[in-house]
Amino acid sequence: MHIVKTYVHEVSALKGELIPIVCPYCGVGCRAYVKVRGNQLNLEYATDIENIPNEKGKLCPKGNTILDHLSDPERLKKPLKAVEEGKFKEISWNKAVKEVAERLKEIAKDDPNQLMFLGSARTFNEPNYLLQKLARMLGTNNVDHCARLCHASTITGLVSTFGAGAMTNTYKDIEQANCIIIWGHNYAETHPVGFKYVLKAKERGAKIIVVDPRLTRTAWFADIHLQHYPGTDIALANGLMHVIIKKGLYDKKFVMERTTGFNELVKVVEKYTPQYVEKITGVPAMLIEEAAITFATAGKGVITWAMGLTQSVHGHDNVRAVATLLAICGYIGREGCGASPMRGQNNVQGACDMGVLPDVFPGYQKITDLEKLEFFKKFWKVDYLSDEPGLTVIEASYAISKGKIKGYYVMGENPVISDANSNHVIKALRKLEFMVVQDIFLTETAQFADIILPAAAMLENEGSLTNTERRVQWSFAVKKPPGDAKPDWWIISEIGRTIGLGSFNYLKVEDILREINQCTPQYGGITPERLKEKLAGIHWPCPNENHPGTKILYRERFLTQDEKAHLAAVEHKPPAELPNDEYPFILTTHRYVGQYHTLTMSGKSPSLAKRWSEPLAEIHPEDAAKLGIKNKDLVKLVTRRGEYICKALVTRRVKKGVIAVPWHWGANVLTNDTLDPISKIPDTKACACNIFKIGGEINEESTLH
Ligand SMILES: Nc1nc2c(c(=O)[nH]1)N[C@H]1C(S)=C(S)[C@@H](COP(=O)(O)OP(=O)(O)OC[C@H]3O[C@@H](n4cnc5c(=O)[nH]c(N)nc54)[C@H](O)[C@@H]3O)O[C@H]1N2
Ligand SMILES: Nc1nc2c(c(=O)[nH]1)N[C@H]1C(S)=C(S)[C@@H](COP(=O)(O)OP(=O)(O)OC[C@H]3O[C@@H](n4cnc5c(=O)[nH]c(N)nc54)[C@H](O)[C@@H]3O)O[C@H]1N2
Ligand code: SF4
Ligand SMILES: [Mo]
Repeated sequence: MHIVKTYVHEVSALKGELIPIVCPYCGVGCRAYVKVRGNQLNLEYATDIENIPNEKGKLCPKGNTILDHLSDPERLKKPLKAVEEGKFKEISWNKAVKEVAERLKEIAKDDPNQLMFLGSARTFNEPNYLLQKLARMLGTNNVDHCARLCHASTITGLVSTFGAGAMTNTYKDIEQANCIIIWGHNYAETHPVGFKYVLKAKERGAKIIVVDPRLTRTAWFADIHLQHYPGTDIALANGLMHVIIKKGLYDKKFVMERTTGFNELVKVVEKYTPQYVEKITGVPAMLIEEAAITFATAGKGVITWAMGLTQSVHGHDNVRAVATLLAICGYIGREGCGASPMRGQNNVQGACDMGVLPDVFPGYQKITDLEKLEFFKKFWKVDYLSDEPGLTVIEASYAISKGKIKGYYVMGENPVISDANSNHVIKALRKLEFMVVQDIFLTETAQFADIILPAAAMLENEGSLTNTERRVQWSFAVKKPPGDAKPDWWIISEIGRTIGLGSFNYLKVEDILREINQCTPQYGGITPERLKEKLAGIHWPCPNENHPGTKILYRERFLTQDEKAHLAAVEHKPPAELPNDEYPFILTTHRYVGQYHTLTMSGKSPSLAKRWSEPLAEIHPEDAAKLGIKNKDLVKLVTRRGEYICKALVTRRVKKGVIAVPWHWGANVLTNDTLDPISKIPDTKACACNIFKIGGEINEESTLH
C-alpha cells in the first residue's frame, strides 16, 4: 500500500504574516492571530477583525496559553503499536493505516455493529464529517461524541419544544436583554470572554438571575441568586412558571398564536407554589416569587444554560421546562431574547452538525428517513447504509463489557477521565479486541489502545469550526505538526481509502467542506472560499440555491411540524441517587476557569498550573466542623462507585449537605453513569457521597442528616 502525500504545509509562505486562528478550547470561538518569527510563534490579539465573538480580540486565561501545548515534549510524533497494555513501539504510517483498515474491515464483516466510533468536538468539521461517513459506510451508526456528556439533553429537549436543538439567538441578544437567567452555568469561568455580553447588559441596567447550587464567580454578578439543591431544577422552573401564570404575567398573544400545550402546563404547575418549591429546592419562596416577576416583566429576556441543567438523569425534561418558561414569556425570536444553551467545546456544535451522532446524517437528517437514506447511499456511492440508530458513548462501554462491541475508534476524546463512572470504562476497555486512539497526546485512554495515531493539533491544521452561536469560522495552520503527526482528516481519509471505500480520495481539506456543502442543507453556502475571506465567519443556516431559505426561524415559526413551540408540563423527580445514612451528602462536579477538561492541553501550561494546580472539594463550614475537616485537609470522597482523594476547601460557596469537586483531575471515579432515558446523558451533577478526613477517626455520629 502506498500513502499519497496529500498534505502540503504552507506555513513557510506565511512567515512574518498574521495567521488567523480560532481558539482550540471552548465554544465561544474567539479569534486570534499567530505571527511566525523565525522559529518562534507569537500570539497576537485580533483587534482589527470586526464582529468576531471576542470584541477587541481579548482572550481568557486559557486562550492566552494556547501555544503552550504545541511544543510539549510529550506530543505524539509517530504511530504506535501496543506490545502489551500501556507499552508501545513505533511503527510506520503505512503499517498503522494498513492494520487499522484490516481490523476494522474484519470486525465489520462479521457484524458492523461490533464497531464503535467516537468523534471529536476538539477538531474541525471536516474530520468529524469523515469519521461518521467512515462508520456509516462500514455499515454502523455506532458513532457519537462528547456532546452526549454535555448538551445531549439540550438537543433532545429543544427539538421536542422548538423543533431544533441549537441556540436561538446570538451574543448580541444577550447584550440587549433586560433580564438574563443564567441556569446551571458558571458563565464567568467557563465562557469568560462571552460573559462580557452579560456584563454589558448589566451595565445597561439588565437584571441577572443565577440558578446554581454554588456561589460561583458568576453568582457574584447576580441580582438574584437562586441557590437550590443539585437536581431540583424542574421544581424551580415550575415554581417560577406557577408565579408567572398566577399573576397573569405571561405573554398571552404569543402563547395563543405560537405555542401548544398551555392548558396542560397550567394544570401541572398548579401545585408548585413557591412554598412547596422551597421545600424541594431549599430556595426561599420570596426569592422565587421575586425572580419570576423580575423575569416575566422585563420585556426582553434570555436564559443561558449549561451543564448544571443538562447533566442530569432528567436532563431532557430540565431543558424542556426551561425552554417552556422562556416561551410563555414570549422571549423567543425577538431582539434581546432567546434560549442560549452555551456549547462547551470549540467545535461541539460542528461535530453535531456533521452527524457525529448515532441517529442523524449531517445536518440532523434522520437515518430512519428513507428519502435521506437513499440520498446518502447515492451521494457516498454505497449499496448499504443502516437505518438502525446506533449506540451512545456510555451505552457503548456497557456494550463493550457484554462483548457486543469489539472494535473501538476514538478520535480526540479521553473517556477514561471524562466519562461518568470511569472505573467501569477502564474495565470495559480491557475487554476490547481492537482499539484505536487518534490524539495529540498519549492520554489515559490511549494506554488501552492497540494502535495510537498521532494527530496534528488544531493549530497545526486548517479547516472549519462552528461555535456556540452557529458561527462557522476558518482556522489556519501556524506551524508544522511535530514528527510524523498528521491532520485528522488525512488520517481518516487514508483509512477509508485503504479499506477500499471509494469516495475517500481527498487531496485537500477544502474538498471535504465542498462535499459537506452538498449534503448538509444548513451549510449549503458555507464554502471554503467564503470562510477564508470572511474571517468573522458565517452563521448557519446559510443555504445555497439548492436548499432555498425558509420563513424566518423563531421569529415567524418553530421547526416543529406544526411550526409551534410545544410547551412541556413536567413533574419534578428526584435525582437518580438521594443521600442516605451511608452516603449523606450530594456530590456535584464542576470546572475551573484556568483548566480544561482532562488536562491534556491546559495541564501542559506552566502558568495555568501555577494558579490552578489541584482539585479542592468544597464543603460547607458547618459540615466541615462536624467532621473535623479544616481547609486544605486531605479528604477521601466515597460513592457507590469509587473513592477519590483531594484537599478540602471549607467554604460557604456550597450549601450545607453539598460537596462540590472539579472533575479535571479524575473525579469521575465517583460519578453516576445512570442515563437520562431520552437523551442518554449521564448524571454527573448529582449523586450521593460521603467524605472522610484522611488520617482522622471516622466518627459515626458525624455523618449528616
Ligand atoms: N475553564 C473551562 N471552561 C470550559 C470548560 C473547561 O473544562 N474549563 N469546558 C467547556 C465545556 S465542554 C463545557 S460543556 C462548558 C461547561 O460550562 P458550565 O456548565 O458552566 O460548567 P460546570 O462548571 O461543569 O457547571 C456549571 C455549574 O453548574 C452548577 N451545578 C451543579 N449541579 C447543578 C444542578 O443540579 N443544577 C444547576 N442548575 N446547576 C448545577 C455547578 O455548581 C457549576 O457552577 O464549559 C466550557 N468551558
Ligand atoms: N464529572 C463530570 N464529567 C464530565 C463533565 C462534567 O461536568 N462533570 N463534563 C462533560 C463534558 S460537558 C464534556 S464536553 C466531556 C469532555 O470529554 P472529552 O472530550 O473526552 O475531554 P477532552 O479533555 O476535551 O478530550 C479531548 C481529547 O482530544 C485531544 N485533542 C485535542 N485536540 C485534538 C486534535 O486536534 N485532534 C485530535 N485527534 N485530538 C485532539 C486531547 O488531547 C484530549 O485527549 O467531559 C464530560 N465529563
Ligand atoms: S473564552 Fe473560550 S474561546 Fe475564548 S479565549 Fe477563552 S477558552 Fe478560548
Ligand atoms: Mo461540554
